[in-house]
Amino acid sequence: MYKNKTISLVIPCLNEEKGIHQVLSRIPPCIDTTIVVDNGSTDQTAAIASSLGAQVISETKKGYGRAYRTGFEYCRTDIIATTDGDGTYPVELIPDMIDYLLEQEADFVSGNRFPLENEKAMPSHLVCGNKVITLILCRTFGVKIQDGLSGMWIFYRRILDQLVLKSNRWSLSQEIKIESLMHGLPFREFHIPYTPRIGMTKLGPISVGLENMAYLFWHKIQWMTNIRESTHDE
Ligand SMILES: Nc1nc2c(ncn2[C@@H]2O[C@H](COP(=O)(O)OP(=O)(O)OP(=O)(O)O)[C@@H](O)[C@H]2O)c(=O)[nH]1
Ligand SMILES: [Mg+2]
Repeated sequence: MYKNKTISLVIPCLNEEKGIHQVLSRIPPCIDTTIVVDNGSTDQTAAIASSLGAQVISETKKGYGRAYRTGFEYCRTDIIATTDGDGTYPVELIPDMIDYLLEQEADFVSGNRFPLENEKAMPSHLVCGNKVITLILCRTFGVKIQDGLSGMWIFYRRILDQLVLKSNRWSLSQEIKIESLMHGLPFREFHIPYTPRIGMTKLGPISVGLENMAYLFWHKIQWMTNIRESTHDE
């Protein structure tokens, strides 16, 4: 609990045995429940998370977005915080981000990694890719945001009733921000440090970049034609 608000932390994990130990040991005491959503990791991720007191949810459907959507269903707190299991995001700053949420009377605060404090955390081609996708997001939806793909967020659980979240994949990160912004919810960004990941990357940057761009156009068509609710999971 922090400032009278209960808080869940949701962490999607796929083979993060090296990182999850460090992430869970850095969690601030204000977190009431930590939920690790695992998609069949073949390493010790689930066992380590469970031994460190996290509630481990096994999700059989694959994907970052699917993991988050399932994790959110288990949250019963006032506020939901998110982070990755690879040690890149500053979990110890969750109380500062909540202070900012309260101060700004915002519903959603998204971590903004740019400008990077540690250039080793993200190679320049990925910085460039992130910026291009964020620029397209802003132009397509007419919104202002500096880090469209950040994975550290703080938001009130109650807003989930308004957001249409359908993505099972990487695009969930954009989807949750776009949905919040397009619903006119008070949305702020908060500058955060981003540090090099623990453990090997599994990401194919070109395929993920293309997937994120394709999602933006598809989602825009859905907003324009008002078919968001009726379409199937993406
Ligand atoms: N449950 C689940 N978690 C996933 C899946 N894919 C990725 N993750 C987790 O989502 C978080 C973000 O994924 P990362 O692989 O770190 O993606 P990234 O930060 O864009 O790329 P890196 O530069 O490699 O760190 C990590 O905690 C992953 O373990 C998945 O299919 N299922
Ligand atoms: Mg990462």
